[in-house]
Amino acid sequence: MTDVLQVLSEQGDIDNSLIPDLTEERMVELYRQMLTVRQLDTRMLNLQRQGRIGFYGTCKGQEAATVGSGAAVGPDDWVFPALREGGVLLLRGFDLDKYTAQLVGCALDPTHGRQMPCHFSSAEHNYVSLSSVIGTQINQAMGVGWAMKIKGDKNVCLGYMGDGATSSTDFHAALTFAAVHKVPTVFVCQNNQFAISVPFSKQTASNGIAIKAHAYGMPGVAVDGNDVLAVYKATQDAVARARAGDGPTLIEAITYRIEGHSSSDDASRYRDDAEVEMWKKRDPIERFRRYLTAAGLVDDSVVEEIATKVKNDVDAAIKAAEASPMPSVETIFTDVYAEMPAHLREQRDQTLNESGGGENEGAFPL
Ligand SMILES: Cc1ncc(C[n+]2csc(CCOP(=O)(O)OP(=O)(O)O)c2C)c(N)n1
Repeated sequence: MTDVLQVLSEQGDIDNSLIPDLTEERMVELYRQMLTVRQLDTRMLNLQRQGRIGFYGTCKGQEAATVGSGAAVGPDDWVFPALREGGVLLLRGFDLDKYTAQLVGCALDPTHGRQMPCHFSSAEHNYVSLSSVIGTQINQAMGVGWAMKIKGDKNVCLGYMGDGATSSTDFHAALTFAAVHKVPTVFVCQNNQFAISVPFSKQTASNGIAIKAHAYGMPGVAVDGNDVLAVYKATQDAVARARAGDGPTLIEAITYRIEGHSSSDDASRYRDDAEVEMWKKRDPIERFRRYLTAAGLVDDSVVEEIATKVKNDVDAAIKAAEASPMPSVETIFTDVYAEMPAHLREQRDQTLNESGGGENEGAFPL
């Protein structure tokens, strides 16, 4: 394996020669964001077990890889998530109430309950819908990056994938085109060691993912994915290269998926508890907290204040989503055509007549 970039040791000690360009306030903000993702995961998995949402996939253990990379792009750049980057949408200013509403599928949900839970999207935030079809978004991130280059934009694309997605043909096509055409796309692979039940050792015989970049003709950077400052630094450097016209980079954030693949998975059937326990000790949030505390950026009372605020914010967002009515029947017919064709207009009118109008509280039971 190539060298692995680390800025914070597992104990939270910093390598000052590698410290990224981040203000102290922004560092504390990143900590709050990581904690928000963790709190959402905890609450939402419980809600799924209680039958209050249908499905959920956590990011637990991967908060540094997600938040650290997502924080390194600007509001005009575009993000193509894989499966676990909902936190990046929050970083981009997406409302927490809308986030929980998407999971509940109520009227507050901008996608009107028409998408599977966790499949967030927001054109307003340059954040393309999560694609459950593994690998598709790698090509989309390359293609949009290529379009930006042709148009002469100074924006970049951030394209995420899991380790499993690197075995898809899309990975090969996207990296080939991106390097040949010097496309301003930064590819971030969250290597969480599993593609559902397939361990990384069965995914590839390669010595890591980052090394594959060299064959395509772009830099490959392996980074400690549980070190938010290292992930931020690697992404910031790659974004600067892309913006300067120097082409794509492949970043491999080495991390671990602490929970099952999704709420439908029982990971104890294919991996050892001891391995999970070992990775829990490398918790990215705790590591960053140790650093922030040692650097004097927070103390115990500030840490507690942040945790309480995050908990209250998530509680309030869940309450708001659960208090919202279900989407109106009419939304079944909207957002597909700029001008609704006659046959759909007819079906809509018939449906609205039968349902007694657009307001639909209770028509779809919670
Ligand atoms: C094209 C395609 N093949 C197979 C699947 C089934 N599938 C869903 S998730 C998944 C594993 C994804 O693993 P990885 O890319 O490592 O992401 P992670 O879940 O670990 O974040 C697979 C194979 C799919 N959704 N799409």
